[in-house]
Formats: sequence, C-alpha cells, structure tokens
Amino acid sequence: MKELILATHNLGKVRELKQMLGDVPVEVRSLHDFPELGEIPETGTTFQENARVKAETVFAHTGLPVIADDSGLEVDALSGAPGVYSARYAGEKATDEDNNRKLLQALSDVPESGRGAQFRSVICAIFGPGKEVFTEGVCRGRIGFGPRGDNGFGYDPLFLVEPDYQRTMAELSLAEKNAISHRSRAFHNLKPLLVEFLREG
Ligand code: ITT
Repeated sequence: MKELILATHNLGKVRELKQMLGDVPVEVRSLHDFPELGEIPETGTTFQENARVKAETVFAHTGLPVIADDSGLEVDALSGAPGVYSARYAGEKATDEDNNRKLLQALSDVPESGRGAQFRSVICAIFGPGKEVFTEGVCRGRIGFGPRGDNGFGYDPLFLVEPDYQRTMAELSLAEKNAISHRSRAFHNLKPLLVEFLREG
C-alpha cells in the first residue's frame, strides 16, 4: 500500500485527517514518524505559503506523497486576527488555553452580535515532482464568552457553530466536527484528486 504523510505535529489534526481518509487505501504517517525533521519554520504571511513550506519540506526530505494543512481562526472584530498566527497568538510557546484566554480578553467589550468568526484551512498536497495542489475550506461561527467542551483542540471550546450557535466545536464528536469543519471542507475538495493519484499507481 502507498504511504501518505500528514505534514503535522498536531495530534488533533492527525486524528481528524485519519478519520476523513476513512477507507482510502493508504498507509498514513505523520511528522511524529520523522523526528529528524524537527519544527518546520512557518515564515509565510498566508495560509497558502505556510501550507506549501510544510508540504515542500517534507516532500524534499522523504520523496513520499504529503498533505499539509495550515489553518487558523479569523475573527471579524479583530480584522481577521489571529489568522496565520493562531497557534502563536499569545506567544511562541503559547498553549491552547493561553490563546483562548487572550482571545476572550481581546473581545471582552464586543457584544454577541459582533463576535462572528471563521476557521480557515488551506491544504497543500504534493503527490510527486511538479504535482502540487491547493484546496481550501471555511467554517463560520461565533466566539462565545467562555470555554465549553472537551473535544477537538485549539479554539474549539470558544467557537459556537452556525447556524444555531448552541454548541461549541469542542462539544461536537469527531464525526460531527468532520461533517462541517473547515479542514474537512478543504479535504473534501482534495479527496477526488488523491483517489485518482492512488488509482494511477
Ligand atoms: P502543524 O503546523 O504541525 O500542522 P499547528 O497547530 O502549529 O500544527 P498551524 O500552524 O496550522 O498548525 O496552526 C493552526 C492553529 O489554528 C492551531 O494551533 C489552532 O490554534 C488553530 N486551529 C486550526 N484549526 C483548528 C480547529 O479545527 N479547531 C480549533 N483551532 C484550530
């Protein structure tokens, strides 16, 4: 069976992408299987640039097909911040809790009606030399006033999901999140290309 590398250290992403791959016949690896690669510096200013850096670095090192996701939270009232800096919003070594605390602080004066936000994911896949594709997905919601739920990762406990804003992303099961998330939407656009690549042999 062909191997496919998920170019991420984020275990939440690995869990989600593995479930999305479902019955696609590939042997899935992540960056945890390639410790020699270390952290890949994300020097870009767009999701596209960072997804490409991750995918190209891993492809150059392994020569194996690779999928990289670069993603983040874009808050309307913060002009799209934290955006590409989502993982590092509260500092280089920030935890998810640090980032969530900083976001609640930044929105402390913003009423419910102004708390719209979206997650965005850009996936860069490289199937072979010169075979590089990008797909994108967005999921809209609203930032709550406190964390709720234990599932998912990152900003999920603060992200109330459209259209009824009753539950946070962290209160959804993996399958429920994968039915609507930005990452699953990006993956949905990629899947036919991946399947075609695997069929071509
Ligand atoms: P890799 O670079 O190793 O993939 P990372 O966590 O650093 O892992 P990103 O650079 O793409 O990944 O940063 C994504 C950040 O955006 C992530 O750490 C969260 O803070 C946020 N984020 C992205 N997708 C999310 C999701 O589905 N739920 C909650 N937060 C998310």
